[in-house]
Amino acid sequence: HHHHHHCVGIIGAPFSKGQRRDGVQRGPDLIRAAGLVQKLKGQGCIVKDYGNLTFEDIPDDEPVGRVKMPRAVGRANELLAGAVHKVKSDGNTCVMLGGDHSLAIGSISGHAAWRNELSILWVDAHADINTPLTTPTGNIHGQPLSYLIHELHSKIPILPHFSWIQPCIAAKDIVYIGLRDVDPEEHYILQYLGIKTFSMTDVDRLGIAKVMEQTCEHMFSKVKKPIHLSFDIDALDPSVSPATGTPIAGGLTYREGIYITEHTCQTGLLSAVDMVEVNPKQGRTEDEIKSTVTAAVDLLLACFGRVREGSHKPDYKMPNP
Ligand code: 5AB
Ligand code: MN
Ligand code: MN
Ligand code: MN
Repeated sequence: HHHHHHCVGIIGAPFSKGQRRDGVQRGPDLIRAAGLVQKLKGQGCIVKDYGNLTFEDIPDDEPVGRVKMPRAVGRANELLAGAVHKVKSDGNTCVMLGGDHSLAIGSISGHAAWRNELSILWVDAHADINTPLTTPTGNIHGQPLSYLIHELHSKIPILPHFSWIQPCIAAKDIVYIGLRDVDPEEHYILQYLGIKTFSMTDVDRLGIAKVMEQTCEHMFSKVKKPIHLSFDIDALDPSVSPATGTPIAGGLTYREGIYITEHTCQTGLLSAVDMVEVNPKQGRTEDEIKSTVTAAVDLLLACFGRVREGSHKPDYKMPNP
């Protein structure tokens, strides 16, 4: 059965407590204001906007060990997981607009509750796989994968409001693209679990086309699982997307980012997308904010069928004079 249109369900998650910089909670509204819904409809998608989640305020959210604001992050992600599960049950590809990357905990959990075998494509400058005990900063946006990977379960201490989380992904089902700022402890974990990574060095050596070819080879080596694309806007070079909390030089070009999302779309297996870490308060000028938001929108359009060679409706008729 071939689908000629994409059904897209959008959830806004205006949440910032997985890190310490204010502003990232404005991501969902900025991405919508740049015309995401209209543009998706214009390219033939059927779009339902589920609106923004409302997160409860949790007072006295004291650190537990190194981990900052665990209660707020745990609760927000529990709510998000339910929302993602609903969007999937309604038959949509889920788009989660962040917010910071701690939201991947809820987004992937909700997705995995719908189908328990997923491939995770993590596009990021960072590996986001610190455990609560290895984290150098305590910020949960640098830890989401550690809570979700079966193989790390025994390394995760008990945290308040985290007890609902079930490890739901296998290390072999993760592929990273764009890495260039990996903590030593994270580097150990990646190697110890044998996770497939394409650092910026690999992108330089192979070119993005081969990277995507090998990414798909790895993801489809056994069964074809639904793909969860978790796209941190800081994967792109700061010259393209400067308005983000942890910009790192030497990132993916706009074209490489678009190639990744076009190619992921063409697999026909894209099932959920996170677009996270857009933070307007980190932009120094209106242009920096605009460039970052535009990149996020364009990446999402490429996830849902936009191709650079152009396209036309199958029933198009040329006008006759
Ligand atoms: B992002 C760092 N590894 O754990 C940590 O932006 C940075 O979601 C994490 O990728 C960056 O705090 C988190 C130093
Ligand atoms: Mn169809
Ligand atoms: Mn990052
Ligand atoms: Mn990230």
